[in-house]
Amino acid sequence: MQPFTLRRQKLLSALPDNSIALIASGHEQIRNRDTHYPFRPHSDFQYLTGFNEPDAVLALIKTNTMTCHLCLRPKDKEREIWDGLRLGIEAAPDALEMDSAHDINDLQSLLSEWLANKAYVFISFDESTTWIPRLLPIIQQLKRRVRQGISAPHQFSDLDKLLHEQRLIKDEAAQAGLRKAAKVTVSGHLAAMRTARSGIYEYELQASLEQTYKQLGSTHQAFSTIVAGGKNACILHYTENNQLLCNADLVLIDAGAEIDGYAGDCTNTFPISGRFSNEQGIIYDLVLAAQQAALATIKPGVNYDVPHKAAVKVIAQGLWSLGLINATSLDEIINNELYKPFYMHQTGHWLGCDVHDVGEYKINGSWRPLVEGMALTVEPGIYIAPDMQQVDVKWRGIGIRIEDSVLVTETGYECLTIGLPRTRDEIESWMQNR
Ligand SMILES: [Mn+2]
Repeated sequence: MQPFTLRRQKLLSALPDNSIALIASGHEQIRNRDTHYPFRPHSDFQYLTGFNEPDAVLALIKTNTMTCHLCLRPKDKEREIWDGLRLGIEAAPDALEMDSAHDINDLQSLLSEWLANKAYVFISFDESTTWIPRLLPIIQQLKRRVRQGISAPHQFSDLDKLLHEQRLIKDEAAQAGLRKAAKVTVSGHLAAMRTARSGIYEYELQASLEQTYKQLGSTHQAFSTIVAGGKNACILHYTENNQLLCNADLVLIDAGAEIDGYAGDCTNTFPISGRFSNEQGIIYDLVLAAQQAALATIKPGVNYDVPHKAAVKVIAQGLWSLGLINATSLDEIINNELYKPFYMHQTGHWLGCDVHDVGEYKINGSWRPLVEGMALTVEPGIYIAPDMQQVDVKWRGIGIRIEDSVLVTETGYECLTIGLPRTRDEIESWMQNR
């Protein structure tokens, strides 16, 4: 049985009786005139079907039985010659383990049939502007047939609430997908490290990295690759990647391959010359110590914010000791967030089909405890803006982030993004021996 089938069964079990859930793959989006962006289905749809075509809708129906139905594009000789092969309606039930498959052009009449005598309709509220105008007239028509003994749904519910909790805990297939994506991601980082030298452009490192992704079977980047040389690293989501790299610079690369619908996410900061300057090395060691402190806290039962607090403490203490923050006590730095000009983001996020994956971070106002099977990133950084007047000029323009992706295990965590040189010594000798 496919993992997607197991996931649909699990979701169906969580739905109340007499309900229907609708999940769309999405449409192709025009980039300009008549060319499209590469199509990538909505993560919820991909997670539940493993099917990659646009213009498809999955319907999960729960009455006294639980059934799965897919509406998709029919075979079309002419369009397939131009745009590529389609799975087609006939092949879909077997290929995707569905109870039935239908022409997407018949969706409207199918919905009239499926919504009859259901009580609850589950859709993503993020998609409600598409779904509600489509579903309300059908529901209104069903209400007019009450004397024929037909009842209409009386409640819309947000499917995200159920489905995203399910996606947050990674099943075996998801764990395998994340491991694979992480492995390819690391290979891309190593290729970029191999390419790095003074006098080339940031986009050349991006090309090495993304070439490796493609060679290893990744169809998309999980997000836009960041290659930030020197002070560009102080821009957190820098993606212009068009500046020259020089020997005095560090380069920060934050990138992830997407494989089988799972995202890699890893950040690496290293010196173009292969040797850290004194100041670069000091800040690097501090970020790495913060990351290690954060990682050391990760295990089931620990609240989500604990790794962040551990990282903040190390960074605050370090910047204070170096004289980069003026304060009378560590508590003052932490309580008044005096570290924020240097470290302004969180230490991580959920990771899965989406790089910033779904799932609540707080429950009833409190940071939720980690649970075995969750995947998250651990990515502290220090960014000393080039115009930061209050610090000595020798520190300015240094931006460093170190990021790994981890899976929460029964007793602690498994690092997914293994295989990169991480300590200062490891990086320097790797760069020398490459
Ligand atoms: Mn990240």
